[in-house]
Amino acid sequence: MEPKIRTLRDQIDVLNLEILEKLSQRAAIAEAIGELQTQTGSSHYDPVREQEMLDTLTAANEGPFSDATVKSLFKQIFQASMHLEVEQAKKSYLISRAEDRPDTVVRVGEIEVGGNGSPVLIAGPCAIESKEQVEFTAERLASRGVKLFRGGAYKPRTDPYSFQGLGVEGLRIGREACDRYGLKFVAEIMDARDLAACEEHVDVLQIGARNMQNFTLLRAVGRSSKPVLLKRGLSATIQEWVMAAEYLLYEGNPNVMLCERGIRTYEPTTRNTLDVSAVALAKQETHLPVFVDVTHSGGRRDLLVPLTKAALAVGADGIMTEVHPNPAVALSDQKQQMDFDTFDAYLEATGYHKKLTPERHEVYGF
Ligand SMILES: [Mn+2]
Repeated sequence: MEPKIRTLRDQIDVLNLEILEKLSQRAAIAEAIGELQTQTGSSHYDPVREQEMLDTLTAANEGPFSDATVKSLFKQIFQASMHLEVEQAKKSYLISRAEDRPDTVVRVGEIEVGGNGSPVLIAGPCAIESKEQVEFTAERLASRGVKLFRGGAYKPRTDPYSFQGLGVEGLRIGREACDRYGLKFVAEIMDARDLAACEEHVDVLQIGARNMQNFTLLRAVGRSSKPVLLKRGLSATIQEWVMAAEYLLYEGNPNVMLCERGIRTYEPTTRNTLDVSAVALAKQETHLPVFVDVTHSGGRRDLLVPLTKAALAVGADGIMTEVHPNPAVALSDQKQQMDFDTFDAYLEATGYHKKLTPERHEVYGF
């Protein structure tokens, strides 16, 4: 090689290292600024400040780079620093996986959800309709090894004239049946004012899709000591969903389980579209257990088995599904609840029959 070129290239190598050193120094300072911004709750992006820096740089520019080139080079540096600050801010979220936080294992009585445990199953009717319906279903589910019983006493319904749930009476019915058959009771809370009643009767407080961003409710439930099942809103992004979970953790409740339940898309053949990537991402980005509600995501009985398999394949810690003694006469979700025989076939087809261990319960009737 021409010796002159070699000398010039050596100079470039030295300059590269100097630029790198300066860039690293600059990044460290930007990180320190980012930390202060996070502490004070101010935004990491300040367009006015950015414009000032660009103006100073172009004023000082004597070439050979054009002003536009200098701007675009520095814009790259600004963005890289911003990215660092945002990544650092993310680490400070309580839901975040960063800093090697271990998987959260939520305990509901003796049942452990999350970690490396076997996936659990929550089953039960959409709504608590009567004592007989609940007793009958609870008995059957317990005999199949189900440990977590669901049933809504407060039903968020699209139509204000459709069945709204039995309220506190429904909570009492559910509690009694669960106690009789050794089940844990999962029920939705719709209103922060019902917290005391729900805490008295329920083992897991469910926050429904339509209330995912009801921040008053999130804060109230976050102050409860009961485990929470937080459903994803029908049109919520993954970010909005995990931020809702952050509210619960921030208020002091560490026992939070996420539940993907399908999102609204343009596809009319299913009630919602099950977002399996959201399950994998939620597992990756947070340390919380993640459930999949296969009943409401597809809204179709014929999809319950394949959607369950898909959910388990992407790492779901549990499945939630609806079972009713006679779905044809159910007061809600007639099309998607399983009857008892369908549920038995479902357990077999999904492999859940091998995961569940039925216990004998002395039953004295009611
Ligand atoms: Mn339902």
